[in-house]
Amino acid sequence: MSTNFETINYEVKEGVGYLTINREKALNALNSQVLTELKTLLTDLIEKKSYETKGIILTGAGEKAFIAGADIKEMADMTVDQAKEFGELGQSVTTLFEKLHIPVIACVNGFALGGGCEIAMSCDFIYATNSAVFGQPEVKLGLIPGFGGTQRLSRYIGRNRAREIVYTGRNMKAEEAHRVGLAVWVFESKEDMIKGALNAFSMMSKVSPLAIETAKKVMNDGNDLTVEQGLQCELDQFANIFGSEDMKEGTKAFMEKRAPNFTGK
Ligand code: DAK
Repeated sequence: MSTNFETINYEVKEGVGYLTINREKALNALNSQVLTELKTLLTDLIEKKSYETKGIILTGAGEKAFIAGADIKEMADMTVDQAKEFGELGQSVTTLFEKLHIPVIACVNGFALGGGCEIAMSCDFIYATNSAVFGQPEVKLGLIPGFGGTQRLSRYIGRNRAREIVYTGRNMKAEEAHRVGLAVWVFESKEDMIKGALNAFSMMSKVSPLAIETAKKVMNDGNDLTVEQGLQCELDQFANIFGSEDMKEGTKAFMEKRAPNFTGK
């Protein structure tokens, strides 16, 4: 499957979706068109809900940037109402990444600033190259993070560090992003990073897609709950999954000493 929009590209190869933000000349900045196209694609994937694609690799075109933020040129003349609409569009995209039934790995090459860092944080986890640069520089523009950065960054790296990053607008290089838990792994090159992501999906292709989907849901939902409420949510889903074919197959295959054949049912 290959779906081409104007500002993003989505292609499925050997069960992995490659989603690329395709505005290299503008360092893949997010304008309304990019966000609208992402919304259309993600909504469609959620509606179709197929497990044939194991997961998605999200990256930015070229070597220089993952996403250098929301498009400052488009934002400069926005009215308060237009800004609200733009913010809602951006937030709906980050929410759709979280609601997607399959995992998304943000593969960060170069700049992931502002909205770019926020999109990366709405993915399931982040891989980075040595040249990756993360930051929420909105205060330098007289703004605050608006696609979830004030909420998600604290959850990734803790509230104190997040405050320092947001208030100063300073950048974090790959090494720091890795040390504070924002990037899971740092790779020498973009090629190595994609290989790393493919390796993760290869491991995931051997487990139950329904179990991954359920774990994703519980882990995302739990972010907004107390530990007690989160445990209740985990308990409900843990019990539910006993009604699935995948659970029966996984446990049966273990006892029969063979590889399981999961279907996501
Ligand atoms: N928007 C538009 N164009 C951008 C851009 C951006 N964010 N970042 C880079 N570009 C464009 C540059 O303008 C330049 O275009 P031309 O001048 O050649 O036409 C081209 O990309 C190459 O960039 P540079 O020439 O600047 O490249 P350098 O290597 O010198 O510098 C840089 C790279 C990443 C350090 C620099 O480009 C830079 O500082 N970019 C801006 C980074 C930034 O501040 N990002 C955060 C944007 S604010 C909202 C919700 C969310 C948001 C806003 C509102 N609402 C709820 C309403 C989100 C806000 C943000 O993300």
